[in-house]
Amino acid sequence: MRIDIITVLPELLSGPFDHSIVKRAREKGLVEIQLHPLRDFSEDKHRRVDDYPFGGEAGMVMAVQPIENAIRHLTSQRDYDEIIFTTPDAPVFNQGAANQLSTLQNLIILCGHYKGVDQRVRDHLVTMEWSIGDYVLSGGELAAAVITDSIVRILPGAISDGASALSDSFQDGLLSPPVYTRPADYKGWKVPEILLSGHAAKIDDWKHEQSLEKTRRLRPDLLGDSPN
Ligand code: 6GU
Repeated sequence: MRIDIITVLPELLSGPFDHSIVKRAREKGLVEIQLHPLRDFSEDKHRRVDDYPFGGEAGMVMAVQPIENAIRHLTSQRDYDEIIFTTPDAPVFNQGAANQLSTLQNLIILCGHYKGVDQRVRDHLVTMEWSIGDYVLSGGELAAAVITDSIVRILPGAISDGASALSDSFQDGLLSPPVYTRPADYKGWKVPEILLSGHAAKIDDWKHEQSLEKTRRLRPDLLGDSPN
């Protein structure tokens, strides 16, 4: 898989992909992640990528020209499955979207900035838009990092324990059950007896029950119930 990220702040995205599972996935050749500074594609003599909004509101707007040049530059080299735009005014990203995107070959992620992007970019250049939650970030870079991480960690071979990604929270629509490690008794704080019992089937039942209880308590919306 290949992920090309178009951004005004490439410095912000050099760190997140250089650690842990994503770093190892890159080293194994499971994914290539390339950063493309949007300013490099500006035809403006000051390398500007934003301009004042028509209609006179506050804030600046990302202009079409640098973005179109950046996207054309990439799409002239290969076909892309999706061109994703990160912005708070979009559907909220979730595990299902990560799973689907992880099956694709080539992705572009365009990081939103300022007051937003000229709507013509969204109408004519982008194929998919995601927010990562109902709060506002300074820019789309952290959202692009979140989306990329969630996709890459589930690529086949990225996690050594093959079952591990499938038992994540949300993969079955539920939160994960609690986990414990040694010692079985830490200063009187005890690990639940059932986990020490060796009864695999009973342990699975217990984990599922814990998942359900936790989801009901913390995220009833995932069960189709309203909170409280
Ligand atoms: Cl994708 N971008 C920004 N700027 N803020 C956000 C977001 C994206 N998702 C949630 N908040």
